[in-house]
Amino acid sequence: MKCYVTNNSPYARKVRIVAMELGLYDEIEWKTLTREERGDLQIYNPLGKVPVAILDTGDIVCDSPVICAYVDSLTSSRKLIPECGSKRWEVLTLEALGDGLGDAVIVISQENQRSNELRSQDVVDRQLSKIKSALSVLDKVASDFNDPPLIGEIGVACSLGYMDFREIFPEWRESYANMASWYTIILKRQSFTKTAPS
Ligand SMILES: N[C@@H](CCC(=O)N[C@@H](CS)C(=O)NCC(=O)O)C(=O)O
Repeated sequence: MKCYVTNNSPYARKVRIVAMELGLYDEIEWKTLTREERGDLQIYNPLGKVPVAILDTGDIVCDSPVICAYVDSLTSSRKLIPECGSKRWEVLTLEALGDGLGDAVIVISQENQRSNELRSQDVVDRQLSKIKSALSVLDKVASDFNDPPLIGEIGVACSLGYMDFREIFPEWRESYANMASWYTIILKRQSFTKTAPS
């Protein structure tokens, strides 16, 4: 399997962490693209987004939740996505919330890169309010997070990593203390230290 990623994408990081946590990292051929090269991906993913995986069969798998589910299906020694029951939906919903947090961060980051005349404070405020609303829900359940983490916790932490990397809402730890303590601990995992955005 080949997987196209960029260095700092939170979604690509999620796939890399999943592969590391499952001990499959070295079985995957990682192709790190620059921002400019990402456009070439449209031959595999019409949306031109990373991550994209090309399976050994030649089949194409796009979108980080789908790629993570595929990687998780390759081993039964440890599962990051429960195979059935309410726990499965709980974990996948947490992953979706984490990815949504990442989407909001990306919109703000793109808005911040626009010139002052084109930048919309309204767009930034709306996305920031989504981030705060997600963090406030997460802060109430952080003490119940799975340890070792499952895909939900991994997704949330990757988006927080991208939020810090882009210096968006840098003071978040002051308002969400449970999340801040949990995040400090998950960041110590080798899969996180080895994939930190730079
Ligand atoms: N839902 C997708 C989101 C992927 C995504 O937005 N990737 C960004 C990088 S962080 C990208 O490639 N953006 C390029 C573009 O939008 O043209 C996933 O989870 O994989």
